[in-house]
Amino acid sequence: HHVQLQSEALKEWKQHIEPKKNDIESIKKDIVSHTLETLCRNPYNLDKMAVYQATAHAVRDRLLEDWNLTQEAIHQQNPKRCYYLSMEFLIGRALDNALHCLEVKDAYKQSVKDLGFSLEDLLEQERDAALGNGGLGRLAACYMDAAATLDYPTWGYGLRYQYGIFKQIINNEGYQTEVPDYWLNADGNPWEFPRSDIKYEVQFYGYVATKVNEKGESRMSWEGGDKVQAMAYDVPIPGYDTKGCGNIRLWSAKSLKTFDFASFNDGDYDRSVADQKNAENLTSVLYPNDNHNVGKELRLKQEYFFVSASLQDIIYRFKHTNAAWKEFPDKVAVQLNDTHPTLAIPELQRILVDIEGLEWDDAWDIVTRVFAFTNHTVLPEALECWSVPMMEKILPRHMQIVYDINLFFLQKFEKVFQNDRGLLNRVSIIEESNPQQVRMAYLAVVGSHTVNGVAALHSELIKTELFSEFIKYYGPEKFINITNGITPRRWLYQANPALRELITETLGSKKWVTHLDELKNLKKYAEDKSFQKKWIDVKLQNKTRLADWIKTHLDISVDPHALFDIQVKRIHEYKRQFMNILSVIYRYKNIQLLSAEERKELTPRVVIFGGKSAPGYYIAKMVIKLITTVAQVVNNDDSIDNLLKVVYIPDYNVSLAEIIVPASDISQHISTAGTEASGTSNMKFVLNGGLILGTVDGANIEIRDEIGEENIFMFGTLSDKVADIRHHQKYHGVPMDPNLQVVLHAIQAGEFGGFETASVFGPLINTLTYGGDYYLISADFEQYLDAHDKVDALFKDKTTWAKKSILCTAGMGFFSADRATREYADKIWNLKPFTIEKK
Ligand code: Z57
Repeated sequence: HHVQLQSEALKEWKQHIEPKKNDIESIKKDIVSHTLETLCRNPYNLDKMAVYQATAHAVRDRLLEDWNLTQEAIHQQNPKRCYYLSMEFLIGRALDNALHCLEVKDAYKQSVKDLGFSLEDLLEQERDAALGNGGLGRLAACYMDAAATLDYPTWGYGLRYQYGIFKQIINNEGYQTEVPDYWLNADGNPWEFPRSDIKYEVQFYGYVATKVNEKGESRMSWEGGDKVQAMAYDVPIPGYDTKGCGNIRLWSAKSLKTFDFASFNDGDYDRSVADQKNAENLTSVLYPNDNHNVGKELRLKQEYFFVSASLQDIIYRFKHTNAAWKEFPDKVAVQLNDTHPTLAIPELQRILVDIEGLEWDDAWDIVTRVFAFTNHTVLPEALECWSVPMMEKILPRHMQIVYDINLFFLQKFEKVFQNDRGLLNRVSIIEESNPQQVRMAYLAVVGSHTVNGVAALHSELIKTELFSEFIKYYGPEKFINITNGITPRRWLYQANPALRELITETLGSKKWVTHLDELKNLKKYAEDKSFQKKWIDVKLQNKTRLADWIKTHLDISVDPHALFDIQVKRIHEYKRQFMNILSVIYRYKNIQLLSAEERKELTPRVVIFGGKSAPGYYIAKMVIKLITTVAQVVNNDDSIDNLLKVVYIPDYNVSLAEIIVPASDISQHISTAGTEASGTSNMKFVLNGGLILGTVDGANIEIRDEIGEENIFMFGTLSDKVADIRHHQKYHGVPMDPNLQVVLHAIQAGEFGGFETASVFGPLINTLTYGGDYYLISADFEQYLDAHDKVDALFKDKTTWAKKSILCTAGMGFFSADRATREYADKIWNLKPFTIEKK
């Protein structure tokens, strides 16, 4: 339905495109006109929110020039494109990021100042786009940044949740409570573009019938049921140092029935409105679980809604080029970010066979050359399994197709491994439980050409444990590693201006921002006294910035000269925040025992925690309660000479991370070995010159290899020992570490919050004893305390510490999202950058 303009009219349009100017006078003019016209406000009724909005509009106008250029270039060059399907994009704020990418921040700062406002104040007005839980969603955002910066023709597809991850409040009793994150509030979101012309219908329920097509062949047809409409919203993703601009297309559910007059005439007004609301519910809320699968029906519907709309859009674009179906895999790559979008596999098969009339095998060949799958966890409780009866009800045709995919797969498998029913059962996509379950990870493996893990160790564990039986059939080549990466734009350039300036000045150029390996040239300054002094000063500035935040928001005074020890991430048993707080209690009790003379030798510490628990995760919530209770006691104990402070930063999110990450001396990444697939905050902290206290797990291992083992504190049981220890403890009990025993007694004796509170911690303490200490807290405790002692000792030696800190940053080139995205493009997508003007 798009109108084809005649060349004369087209010329008119092009002639009237006026490039935006970035001098201060032009910027001010734009901010003023957006205030008056876009917002209908005047200089007499302004507030910071209005001026933020006007500024955001002025910046987005500039971004859109690049967005339009990019779309035009891709359309004309018609390269192979890649689509990154993710149920989560944890983007954070957009304005500061766009100002940096467009390299107009200074001009805007001055413009806004002339107009009577402070840019830093305005940046604080923006709500985070928090459409993700943690690492997986933030990774997707970092990869979109890298793809835009590298000019890859890559789009993200996701859902436009009206409620992002909940806002965490720590109540007066020290418990987490949740408040909905209605981020699309009345002020409107200047960073999205509603595309009312891009809508698709998505079907649910119904039944399967047989039909004869035009060629006289018999085909299955999915009939009846409900239909919901998907409408597109585009979020521009600025690239750095390019005129290219990326895009994330988010789907929002709309009811197809505008109004049910029948019910209205019956006086059933509320029901007719309810139907509409029901459809819109689909994209109303992000499921708040990280690394945990709950199996809710609405979640399955979200997943299918997402996949169906995205594939319709991808296919519409493909058909526009008039290419034949067999060329689809040469024109389209689809990356599945975890199993959440795996229904795309049976959905494309259904479209090709039922609707397009292809033969099964031809269709399956196309499907398996298009999709690739990233696995992000080996934790059993996180693996998606959908009950067959539920899937049959909501997606009857897909259920049949999954059965067929499984049948053909098992038939081929059996040819290779005959007479092994046990083996066939173990690799079956259908688990023979009651009710039966669809194992989504297996479906993703079978329907993809490549499967990747997210760090070297994790990718090994995938091959030896999670998918070991599949290797026997496919061989090992299908399973590869692509170690995660982070964008240096947000996580250094933007979040750490002091360090950005020092690095740029020292290296003599900004090349490192897009070629992070350049940081290795800092190594030669690691022992340079004057450079060390500047380096230490930058860290102190960042610690002071965080200390000020803590004073303002939590009214806790912390000394920026103390050792800042930080653990911020989702609260999960496998991440062992529990072990951390237990060691804090140990430290506290130790200080109490020391004489004034002995205390002079101690390194004052500020232990900082942050992170959300899933709302229904009872043990994780108890860990938060323990941390906040310990904080209360420690921070109000005047007898310990401020040698220890404990801070719980509520509502940890991307914007807070930008303040917290640059401020660490030590950050903790202490998962039980083999449980954290990669971790990405570890990379952010080290990039900003923070040392790590970590286990031999996930990307910690590769960070050690890159920066040198003398620059990282590592401890704990190795992953290949974990299973044996667990097995042993299950039958022989847990050998309790003596220091840990003392700590547990102190809790049980009511030293933290009195006896009543102590009883609350009973179930938490029981996780260390009954049926074994699954996460090996006791087994690792001694080594953990030893590692802390080494940290304390080294922190006194400022010169050595500074040297190590410099070598940390200098060694982080490998962990750029640019490197990771290039690896995806080269090893999986077979994707080349398109051509666009450089800045
Ligand atoms: C999530 O945030 C991750 C894995 C999951 O399966 C789900 Br669901 C959510 C995380 C891993 O726990 C991290 O170790 C990893 O760094 C991150 O995904 C990105 O790969």
